[in-house]
This record gives sequence, C-alpha cells and structure tokens, in this order.
Amino acid sequence: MKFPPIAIQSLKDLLSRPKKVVIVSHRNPDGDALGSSLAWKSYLEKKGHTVNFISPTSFTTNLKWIPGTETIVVCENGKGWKKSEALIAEAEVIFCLDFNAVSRLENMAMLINKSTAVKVMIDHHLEPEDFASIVFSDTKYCSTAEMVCDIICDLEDAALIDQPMAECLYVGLATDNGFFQFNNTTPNAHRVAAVLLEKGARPDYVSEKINNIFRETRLRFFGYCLHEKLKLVNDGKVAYMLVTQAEIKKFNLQGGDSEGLVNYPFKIEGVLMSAYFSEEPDRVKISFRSRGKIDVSTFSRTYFEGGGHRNAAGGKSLLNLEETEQKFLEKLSSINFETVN
Ligand SMILES: [Mn+2]
Repeated sequence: MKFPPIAIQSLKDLLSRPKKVVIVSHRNPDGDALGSSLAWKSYLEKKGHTVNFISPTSFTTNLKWIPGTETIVVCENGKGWKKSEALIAEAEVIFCLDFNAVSRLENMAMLINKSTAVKVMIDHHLEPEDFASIVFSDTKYCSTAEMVCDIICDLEDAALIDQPMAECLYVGLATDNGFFQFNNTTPNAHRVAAVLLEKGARPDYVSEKINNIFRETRLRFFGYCLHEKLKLVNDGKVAYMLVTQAEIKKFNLQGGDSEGLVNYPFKIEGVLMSAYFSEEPDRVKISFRSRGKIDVSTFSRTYFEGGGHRNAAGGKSLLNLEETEQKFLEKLSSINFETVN
C-alpha cells in the first residue's frame, strides 16, 4: 500500500454506497488536472457513483482529444455557472484534484466554501490549505495522475483501469514530469507508467498529441520571442521574456499557445531560472521555472501572489508590464544563485 491505510479506509467508507460526486480542479486546467480528474471520474462511475467534473475555466484546444473532455462542465459562462452551482449544492462528496488552495478555483471558490459536502483533496503541490476532511497530499509524487493510479491500486481496484483511463493518467503523469525529464521523475513514476502501459496507454500517441500540435503561428511566435524578447541577466543565470497584449494579438495566439515557451531558455548553458510574463487585460500572468535548489515557488508566493512547485510556479502581478519587470529584477536579489545543487 502506498498511502496511509487510515486515509484509504476513510475513502473506502465514504464511497461504500452510491454518492453524488463533484470533481473540481484548478483554473486553466493542464494535462494533469484533466487527465487525473477524468480518470478518477471514470473510476467513480464504474463504482456506481453519479459524477460531474466541473472546471472553473475552459481548457486549451490541444487538450480536447483527451478521452472524456466532452463531459466536462465549464463553470465560466452564465449557463455553466448555474449548472455548477446546482451540482455543487447537491453534491455529497467533492474531490479536489491537482490543487490545494481554494483560491485556485477563482469565482467557483465561493460555491465550494458554501458546500457542506465531504471534501477530499488529492494533490501533489507544496503547502496544502486546510479545507478538506480527507487529504491525500504528497509532494513526492510528480503528478496527481500518479497519485490517482496508486489510490485506485490501494483500493484494490486496479482491474477497473481501462485503456482510456490509463491514457488519461499517462497524460497527467508525462506532462507533469516533462516526459520523464524533470527531477520529479522517480522510480514510482516509472512504475506507474509501467502499469499504465500494461493497461494500454500509448506513449508515442500521447507524445505526438501533446508535443507536436503547434499551429504555424505559434511556432513563429516562439521564434519571435526567442529572437526579439529574451533577456539574460545575473551573468546569464536568469532569462526572462515579457510579451505585450499587442504581440499576443499580432500572432493571433489562443489560450495555452505560450505554454512551454518558458522552458526554452534552459537550452542555454548556465541558465538557472526562467520567467515568462504575459500581459492580460487585468493582470500580468507569470510563469517561473528553475533548476536545482532555486525555489521559484517561494519567490512567487512572496512577491507575485502565486506558488506551485520548487522548480515550476505560477504568479501574477497587478502592476503594468514595465513595473512588473522592475519589481522582478529588484526581487531577484533575494535568490542565492550560488547554491544550485
Ligand atoms: Mn499536477
């Protein structure tokens, strides 16, 4: 058994008779949020529960191929809000997957806070908030999908993992560890991958669907940013790019089109931290990445209202783009770039 027997037993008890279940994940759901939630939904349905997966925002079109996305209730627009409100009000159990702070649900947070349903957290991020009564929170896991697979196995239901579920979970696993490249790629991640492959997940298919699906304009935007926008500071240890709304418009970018760009500066030897700032109508959205001990999660939490993992975090700024850049450059002095490893 991978998880504390007490937690697994409480989950078993909770699910011992059919329940009305809602699954929620974070805003702008990524491969792990969608993959883990959709697989968990299938599992619960196979166990006889009535399950709805509600997303606080829509998701990028490159993830639409993941099996089951057509069933997702998107809370964003007017109609979605009403439906979500009703489903959450009726829910007996709410599973919170791939996030650990209610604020990551945006407006949906108030619906979750109001609900009297039993809340269960399944998540692998740092510093969980205390809002769930059953908690599976473990930062050793590279992805929520990896946790979901182990939880299903702990519940002695591995036989229920079918091919679409396996592929959903493989999407979450592989996207959160950069297709087994990041330092969260553990022996257990490979063990879970082995289980998922045995259940029919296709690594080549998932990789093609995730990695090689750019529109031409998106690749040209990457080229433009790397050629025109990339700045290196701190003796080449820190790389960053700032992109304006006008540039985003010019390249006709859609949601998620800048995904992955923040990782490219690491191709340069010696880069230890990378940041990508994009100007949105009401905020500057920020992605941080780092290497080794450089902790961008703390950096983002302290200065940019964000957080995440030590080497991958998000944040935001309500200052304008230039002011945000200034603040970023000033706050870099809080990081010690000498002790990477
Ligand atoms: Mn995740």
